[in-house]
Amino acid sequence: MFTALLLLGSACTQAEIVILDSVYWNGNEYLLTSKGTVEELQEYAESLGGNLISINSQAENDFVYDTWGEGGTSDYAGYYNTITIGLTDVDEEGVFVWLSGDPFTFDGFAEGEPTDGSGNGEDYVTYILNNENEEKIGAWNDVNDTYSRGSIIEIGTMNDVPLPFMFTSILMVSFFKKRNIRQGVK
Ligand SMILES: [Ca+2]
Ligand SMILES: [Ca+2]
Ligand SMILES: [Ca+2]
Repeated sequence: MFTALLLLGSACTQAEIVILDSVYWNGNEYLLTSKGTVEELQEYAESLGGNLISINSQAENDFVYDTWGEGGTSDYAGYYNTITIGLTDVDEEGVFVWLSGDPFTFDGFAEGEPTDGSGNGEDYVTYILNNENEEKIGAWNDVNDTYSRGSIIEIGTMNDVPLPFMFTSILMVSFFKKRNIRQGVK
């Protein structure tokens, strides 16, 4: 009886996140989830070996809308108006970082955003799938973490980082490899 009450207690305080939908795009897996706080969603994402989605390009941003926006390809198209993505400026106001550690190379904020709630503190970011103002659809908005929201989790390492960035990384890796070979370092 006591155990049952304890279990019930923990079930009430922590939302159980479930996967609603799974889609592959550009080598990575994307999962649409039930609602939770940012902390709950990211913890769940990490337990699956992923992170809350990091949107690294216009193409990846479009993929989200084409899949889960109104009229999208998924059975869950139009299911949510907004979903949590893995971007935050909780550590330093105005400096946005991806929870995945990806470089912040693509900025998808709606016009006039981020606002930081006019100074009241908005440190997490949602993707707008549906809005009365059509210009905001497919764009991002900084929000506080008061409400539980659905999210997209991204699993995989194909980050769709812009080519010049990728090219520089490859050049640097091969430079250091060559240097190490010359110096006899393994
Ligand atoms: Ca990504
Ligand atoms: Ca902020
Ligand atoms: Ca805002």
